[in-house]
Amino acid sequence: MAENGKSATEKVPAVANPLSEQPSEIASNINYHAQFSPHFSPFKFEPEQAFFATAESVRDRLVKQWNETFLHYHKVDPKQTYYLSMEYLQGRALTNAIGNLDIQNAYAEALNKLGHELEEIAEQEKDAALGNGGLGRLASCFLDSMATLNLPAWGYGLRYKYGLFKQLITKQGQEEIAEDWLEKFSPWEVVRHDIVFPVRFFGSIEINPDGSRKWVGGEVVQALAYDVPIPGYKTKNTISLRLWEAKGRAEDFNLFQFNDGQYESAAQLHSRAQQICAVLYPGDATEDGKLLRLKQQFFLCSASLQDIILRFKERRSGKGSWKWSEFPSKVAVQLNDTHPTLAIPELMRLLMDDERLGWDEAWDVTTRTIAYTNHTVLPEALEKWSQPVMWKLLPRHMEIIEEIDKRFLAMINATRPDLEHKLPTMRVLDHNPQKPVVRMANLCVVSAHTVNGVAQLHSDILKAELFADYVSIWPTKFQNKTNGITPRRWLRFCSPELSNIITKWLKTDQWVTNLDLLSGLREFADNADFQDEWASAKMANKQRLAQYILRVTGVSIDPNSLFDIQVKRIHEYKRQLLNILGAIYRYKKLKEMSPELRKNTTSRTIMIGGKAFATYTNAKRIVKLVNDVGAVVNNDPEVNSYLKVVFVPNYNVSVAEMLIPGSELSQHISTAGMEASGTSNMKFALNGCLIIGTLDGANVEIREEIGEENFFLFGARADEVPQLRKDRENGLVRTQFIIAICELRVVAFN
Ligand code: 4GP
Repeated sequence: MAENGKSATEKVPAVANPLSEQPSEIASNINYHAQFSPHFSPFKFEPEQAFFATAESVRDRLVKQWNETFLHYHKVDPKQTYYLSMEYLQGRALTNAIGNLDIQNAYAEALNKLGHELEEIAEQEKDAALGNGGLGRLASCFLDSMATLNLPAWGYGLRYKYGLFKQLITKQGQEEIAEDWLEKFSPWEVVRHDIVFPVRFFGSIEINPDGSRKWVGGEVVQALAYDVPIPGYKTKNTISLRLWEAKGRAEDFNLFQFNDGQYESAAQLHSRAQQICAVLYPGDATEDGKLLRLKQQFFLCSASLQDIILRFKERRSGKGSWKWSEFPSKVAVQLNDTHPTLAIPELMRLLMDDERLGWDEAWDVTTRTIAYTNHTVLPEALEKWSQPVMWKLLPRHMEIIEEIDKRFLAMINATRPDLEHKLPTMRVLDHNPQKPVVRMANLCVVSAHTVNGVAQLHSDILKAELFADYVSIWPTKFQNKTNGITPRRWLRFCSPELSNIITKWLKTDQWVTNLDLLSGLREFADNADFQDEWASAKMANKQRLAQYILRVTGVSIDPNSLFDIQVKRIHEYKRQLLNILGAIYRYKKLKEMSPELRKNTTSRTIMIGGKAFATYTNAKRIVKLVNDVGAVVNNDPEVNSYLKVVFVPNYNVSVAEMLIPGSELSQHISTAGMEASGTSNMKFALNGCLIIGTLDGANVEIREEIGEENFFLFGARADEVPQLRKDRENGLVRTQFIIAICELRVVAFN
């Protein structure tokens, strides 16, 4: 019998066919895992254990497709895309996996047989939050879409022990605590003990008798692969997200010192290795912090490229003789922002030093293989690495980067004397004697065969401003690829009610892979039955959201009020401050109104959520301000049935899956020209939510798609902003000042 709560079957369950879609056989498999995958004390079958057992039974069925996919591509040898990203915001995987495999109902029934509800079990899963924001979630959406589109693609990343912090809200504002997503292991990952590559740091360069070079000495850590299966929607294609973990080598553990009682120094190299994947974005205010971040970036690039090259050789060898010049027709490496830029000199090094290609051939292969996506024009996000730090950590790569810079210089001098005066900003190396740096974005632009922005406006800005000087040299290199989102996670699975209505009225569920079909709903827009069904789905989602808000904040919100939501990272340019100023203004107006007049207003619940980077003081002040304004407004009995202000704590992927389906109005009000694309705007629009937004990022294109009547246009255009900034510098308002004033006011209200 179970020690407490629900019981697993008493008799030993038979191992059922792991691929069966019969609820009774699925239930047997879940039961089997509960008893024979020994992660917990035996005979416990509480929701948590049930989640792990369920996830393992799902993984069993994924593995078959996954292996077949791998073998298929190994045989066919297509051109394969590799996405290199320091961030993946995967969120939860269970609902997504059984949804993509199209076996939700069978699993729900199986769990019922075992005394559990699928929804409750799914909520046991911790979010895999190996990312910070938009760029990381985009990477995860791409993986789902590439799998669904039957593309041969893989993601590469790092297996951080602690991903993005958990946000606690206290009287002092945001507090960060480490989020141990691996505390009870991840049922989705498979460790590949046979996939291990050495990655070197520091050391020196030896010159071989033939003049070729060799990087030697220093520290070597091992990169061990953990694979996560990524199933496509209703397809067998199951691709991989390969996450690297850093490990010390056995020979680097000093047994002699350990036996001598010098425990720390004995394990020094091992603990240094462990630091590499300890946390996402370790603080980089100190020199050590900077070095660690650079180590992380190089670790990802080196391990991934060694793996890619090995796979290329294995696949090509199966086809007889092969040449390096074929590499770019078999391998595409996409750099998700500048974080994996070191893939460029690392690929050059591997080709020249290990594979013995000459510079020209290695450069040709590298440039035809690597492509770069830019995700921001914010100067602070355009990475620059100190040259002395780079020389210390990666001496051979610095030699290569110097050579790239030298050849770029020579090319400009020889072919474009008109650009010579621009060289100080165009070069890869900035030799400023106070602070010599490597400019990673410039290295990407000079080396990649394509450079893309993530929305039309952003790509235009890249061409007109940030990378303008390069455009005349390589006019076709610069492209636009407007971001996208997976309709599976962001509509089909997060709002099953609305999805069923859409399928019913369109008489097909093909829209799940072809969103253009949604325009077929237009003809029902005035149909009263359709409207009623739509409204009741929205209401169900609002009620679910209201219960969630009550649970996590203690604030009771009215599902009949207008749900007005802004969720994204907290950043000054995203202007959560403006939103909260609007809330304060609304509060003030309500206070001034007579009770009769108030009754004519639309009740509104303003929800704001997002994490502030731990060291970003102004963003943290904004978080505090929103909470403080909420404390005042929500406790004012005179107006709190007309207005509530809620800060939604610990915003992450699964919280977004709760918020977005319940939204009616959402705010995308960044200063025009600053938001590269935005992707939550797409998720809200997909869930039938109206948008208030600036002409920024992908808002511009969304407005064209959904129609101007569904988009409340707001604020200055990107081309008007520079003048406004000048005006501000000439003595008008400053953000800091506004926050300070608001804080004073809130203190006064309290
Ligand atoms: C984000 C951009 O801020 C956002 O506009 C865009 O939608 C997203 O990338 C995906 O392209 N940038 C980052 C970052 O997350 O870290 O620079």
